[in-house]
Amino acid sequence: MIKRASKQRFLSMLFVCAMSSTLLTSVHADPYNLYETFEDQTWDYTSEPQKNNPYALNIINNPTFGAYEGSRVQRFQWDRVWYDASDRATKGSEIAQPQVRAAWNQDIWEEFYFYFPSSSDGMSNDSKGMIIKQWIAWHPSIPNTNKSFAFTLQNGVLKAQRAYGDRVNPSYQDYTITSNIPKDQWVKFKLNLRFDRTGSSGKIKVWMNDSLKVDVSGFSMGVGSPDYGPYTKYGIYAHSSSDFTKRVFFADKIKWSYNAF
Ligand SMILES: [Ca+2]
Repeated sequence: MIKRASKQRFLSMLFVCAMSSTLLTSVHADPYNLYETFEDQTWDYTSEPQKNNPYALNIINNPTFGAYEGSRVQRFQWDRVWYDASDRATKGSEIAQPQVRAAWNQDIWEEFYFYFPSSSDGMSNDSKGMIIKQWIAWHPSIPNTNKSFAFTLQNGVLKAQRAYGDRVNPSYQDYTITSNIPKDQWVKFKLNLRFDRTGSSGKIKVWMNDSLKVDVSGFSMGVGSPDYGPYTKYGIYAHSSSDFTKRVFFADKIKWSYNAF
């Protein structure tokens, strides 16, 4: 009887181990809702390449300037030749995570590394504004929903943009992160955000290379439905085209969590 009981215990332990391993492979390791280094050569969520552009989104190996971590990084490319002001799909080359949404009224922590080449076919200063990262609560049931938060870049000036009020035509407020974005080096960004559509507990904290650049709170932030919180996106959204024929930048090691890290 004892032997049989321990055999059953052993089998149930095996079952638990198998279940744990299944969970670990299907869900990002706790406590992260996103943890992507691109080393497995895949983006696990949604890709939104610029329409018609075969070079829009690529995970590349061994860039000449080196990955931030490991050897692989995400490359975003946008080409002016495909731009059509009337077609949203021609304005961006982005990766997104609509499958995992941030809760309203809860602090979130996010970190990512961007590399901006200084060249004219990279991210040389551009008089046309562009978005390079955002949180948006868009959902098929609430089309036309605008972004809730963005990183905007124009003439080398990087700003954190808060959106609030009407989900289709929000109000905006910008906070400067830097007036001269570092080029030709990996730049670390860390964010502590809190989306609050209707109350006043919204928050934006942005660190660049471990230096606190924006620290504001006590407002509403985010537009959309109470049923669908915002999700994160990274990449180029050249809403007003560009001074240049091509725009390229890179990302590595991106993650977000409800837990401070
Ligand atoms: Ca990597």
